[in-house]
Amino acid sequence: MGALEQTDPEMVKLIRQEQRYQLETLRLIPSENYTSAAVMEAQGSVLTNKYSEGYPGKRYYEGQRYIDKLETVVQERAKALFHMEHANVQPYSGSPANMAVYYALLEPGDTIMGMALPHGGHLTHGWNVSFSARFYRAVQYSVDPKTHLIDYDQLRDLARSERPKIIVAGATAYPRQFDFQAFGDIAREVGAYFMADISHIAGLVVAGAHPDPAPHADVITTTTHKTLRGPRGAMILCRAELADRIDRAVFPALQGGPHNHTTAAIGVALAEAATPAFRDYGQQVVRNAKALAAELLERGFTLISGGTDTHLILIDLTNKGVIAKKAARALDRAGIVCNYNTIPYDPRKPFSPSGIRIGTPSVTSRGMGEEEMRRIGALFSTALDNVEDEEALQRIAAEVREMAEAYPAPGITDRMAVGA
Ligand code: DSN
Repeated sequence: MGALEQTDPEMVKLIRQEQRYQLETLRLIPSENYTSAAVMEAQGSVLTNKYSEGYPGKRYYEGQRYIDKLETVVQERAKALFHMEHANVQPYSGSPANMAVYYALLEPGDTIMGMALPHGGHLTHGWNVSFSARFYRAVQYSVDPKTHLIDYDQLRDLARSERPKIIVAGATAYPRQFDFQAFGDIAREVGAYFMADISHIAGLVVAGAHPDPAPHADVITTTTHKTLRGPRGAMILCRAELADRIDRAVFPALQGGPHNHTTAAIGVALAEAATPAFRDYGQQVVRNAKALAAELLERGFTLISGGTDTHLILIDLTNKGVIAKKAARALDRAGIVCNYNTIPYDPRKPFSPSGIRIGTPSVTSRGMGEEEMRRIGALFSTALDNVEDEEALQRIAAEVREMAEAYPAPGITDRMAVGA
């Protein structure tokens, strides 16, 4: 931090404050993680200085001798890890990646079918405030009101009646596994493309802790910074015959120069994800989520779908008599970071919904196991019993700090001394 300290002390102070916050809290936001020091080194490298519009071997700038090699290496790693024929590693993030797929495969006004946002889907899967419902005709499937599981019979009926051109599987708040084979079969039956947006579960797929969409999907999109534990970015993987259309949609249709520093950092994360240690990590993420869910159930919490078989737990707080937004804020003061979230068929509004969403990717990256999850469940529950009691919340925060100190966060303690 020497140069930064000299140039911009104000920024140093804020970064260090955030660093301390990430170290001293239990981060349960299921879409966040701790990336490694190696990933951050690549991200903070001279590659940020380059413009490289185009693709390896076909650029609009000279000086690409190393960048071409680098991007090719990352493409190859992505293809091998996700078992797909083609990889585009340039999308800036998940929403632009999904936009590029629609741009490549659909015409404006064509029908997209995705999971409704309040049922666990993503904005870009056709939710009404997103471009995906403005430029395309969006049809939304939902989960069963009792089981909270995707009803594949309803999905098939909807696909038969609406004839979408693309069917999207993927979610931000669905705690159960996707039946990618069922999605693929339904898509083929109605002549639709099948896109699996595995942003949340990419690391689990790589680790064999979630079924692989590759045998069934035409296209896979994923962000790289969630369970995959890379830098913030995204990738599109597809069958070879769609490669040209996907590539032309990313560049030149929607993006300019790729962020080469991010591409390199994605490459590092992919190399890390190909190791046996990462396989153990992904499996442990799920074991931890199950242990945390079991503890919460014992403590009287209502879990959407009754539990989890992924990294994520969605809690309906209605029976606890606490407003989820207020609960999330109290938990933050107690050092437990999570987010309030809509639940399926939520009677409340999205800005103050009934649910809390938590997950285990970050705490598992710190090396915590099932025993620690049970302790976190107890702390979580005590905090929610004391949302108005600032002293109780501070006592929990102190216990959380002590617990966090025993489990160093990857990428932080390795790389920068905590100052402030
Ligand atoms: N915003 C992400 C999440 O938190 O799930 C999805 O893009």
